[in-house]
Order: sequence, then C-alpha cells, then structure tokens
Amino acid sequence: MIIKTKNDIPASEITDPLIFRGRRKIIKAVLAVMGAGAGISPILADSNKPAWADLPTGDFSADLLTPTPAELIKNYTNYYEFSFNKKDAANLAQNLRTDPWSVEISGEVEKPGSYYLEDVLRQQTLQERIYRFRCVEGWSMVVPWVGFSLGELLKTVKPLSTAQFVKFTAVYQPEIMLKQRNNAMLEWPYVEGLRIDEAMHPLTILAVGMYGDILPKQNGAPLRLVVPWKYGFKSIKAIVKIELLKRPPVTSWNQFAPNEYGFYSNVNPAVAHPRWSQSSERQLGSGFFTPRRQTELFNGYGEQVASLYSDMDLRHFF
Ligand SMILES: Nc1nc2c(c(=O)[nH]1)N[C@H]1C(S)=C(S)[C@@H](COP(=O)(O)O)O[C@H]1N2
Ligand SMILES: [Mo]
Repeated sequence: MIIKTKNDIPASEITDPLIFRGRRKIIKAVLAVMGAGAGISPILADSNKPAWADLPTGDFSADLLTPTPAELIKNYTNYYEFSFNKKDAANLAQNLRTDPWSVEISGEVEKPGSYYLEDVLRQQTLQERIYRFRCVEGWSMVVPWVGFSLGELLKTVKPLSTAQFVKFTAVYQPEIMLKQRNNAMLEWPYVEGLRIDEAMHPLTILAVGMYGDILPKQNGAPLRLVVPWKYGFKSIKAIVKIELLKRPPVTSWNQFAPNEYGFYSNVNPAVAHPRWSQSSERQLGSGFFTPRRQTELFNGYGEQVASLYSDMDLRHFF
C-alpha cells in the first residue's frame, strides 16, 4: 500500500466561512478533522508554533516512510527561476506573490476556464501523501505532502477523447525571478508535461501543503505538481496554467538538454544520466556514514505504475 492517505475529508464538511479566511485555515481545518478522525490531536492555530509541530507524522500506520526533517526540505531547494543555488533560491522565493492565485485550464476539454485556487480547493478532497522524492541530481528525500488528485481536478473540466497529453506552465514574474529576467539557462516560464494516463493516475497529485501546513513558497506554493515515480524536475512548482493537448508539449529541461532529460524521466537505476550514474542516491538528512540508498525503478512505485509503460523500451523512452 503506497498511497499514504489519512481519512479523506469531503470538502463539503468544511464550512464556507473557513474557506473565505484563506487556504492556510482550510488546510488546518482539514487536517484537524483528519486528525480527530484518526484519533490524533487536532492542530491548533498557535501562531508561535508551526502547525506541523503537533502532527505525529510517524503515527499514521506502521509501514509509513519517515519524512525528511522539514528544515532540510525547505532549504535544499531547486528553484531555477530565482537562483541556481539551493539556499539562495529558498530565500529569494519568499518574494513570490501567491495571493490571489488562479489556474487556467484549457485545451482539449469541454469546460475550459480560469479557476481561483480557493474554488478548486472547495471541490477537492485534501489528503496527506507521504512520498519518496528523487532528484535527477542523485539525492532523495521523503515529503509529507498535502494535496489532491490531479485526475479528479481534470475530470471536473471534462477532458475530450482527443486529450492525450497535459502541459503545465509555471508562473512568470520576471520582476522578482532574476533568471527569467536575465533569460538564463531555460526557456521561461518553466514548462512540464505528462501523458494523459500519467496525469490521471491516482498517485499524481497537486500539492498545496507540506508537513500539515501550507506549502512553503520555495517548495512550490501555492500549487505544484507531485509525480513520485519521476525525477523531481517533472514536479513543476507554482502552476498557473494546465493545458490538455493532442501532442506532447515541449518541456523546459528536455528542450535544454534532450540527451540528458527525457520527456518521461521515470526514476530508473538502470539508465544513467550521461554524466553520472542513477543507481543510488544520497538521502537528505542521513548521517555521513550512512550508505547511499539503492535507487528503485519508478522510485519504488512500480507496483502502481509499471503497467503504464509495459510496452515501452525504457532506455529509449527515458
Ligand atoms: N517552477 C519550477 N519548478 C520546479 C523547479 C524549478 O526550478 N522551477 N525545479 C524542479 C526540480 S529540479 C526539483 S528537484 C524539484 C525540487 O522541489 P523542492 O525544492 O520542493 O524539493 O522541483 C522541480 N520543480
Ligand atoms: Mo531536480
């Protein structure tokens, strides 16, 4: 059982006034109800303490992964719009303007539109998902995300049968995103893509929180993709646009170095990056003498997702 969920809470159980007081409260309310349902103490709105401090994250069930400490997840970030340095990116990302936020959903759908994030959240069921996260650079962590199913969101706009791929576009704020302003490295805005069956897969989520609190800006607030069986760069942050397409989109990293970053980018220890092996990974937060972890095919989610690729040569479609 890899989908780590606590009790699902229908959004209808959250009262409207709470919703209007903002996303932070929604998540706290949802997690409080979840906590109550699971016999875990509700999260209190104590301003001196981060909400996740009271979350007994190891307690959901015996087979759960142990999350990487939040301080590491928040400071060891890749956010190339801001900086190529991990710590600097985390600091500079605090300038991001995330409120109000809306997402445009368009393309091969019956009901295209621009949706406020609050309205999206009102329709969706938030869940906690504790996932492994493997960066193509060779490090990994375990993140307790809070999010909802991308597939459930896409169903609400009614994809047409012609929708074969999904393109995600990140925010463009060149006034504060220095690398966008300088046109450095990638084509901006950052773009990623999935095949429609990958997008509809129940493991694929849009995250709005982490460690029981709203998502830190550096980790992709207010809305990011999380695809746990793919390398981290597929999990695009700060999404403003989702398009359903007939053809595969051009994606930022694939365009930058097609021989290094494939469209699929499924975690695969047998397919090396041209400049380094992918057979093992350094786990963030593990001690200096802790051996590297053996990287698993599909990052350990093969039971759930291998069937999506059964007729494909994964060396060719890397
Ligand atoms: N918009 C945007 N999304 C992004 C990136 C980025 O630079 N910009 N970096 C990617 C990479 S390379 C990784 S490893 C993960 C890092 O997520 P984290 O900082 O939350 O750990 O975000 C991915 N999503
Ligand atoms: Mo990455």
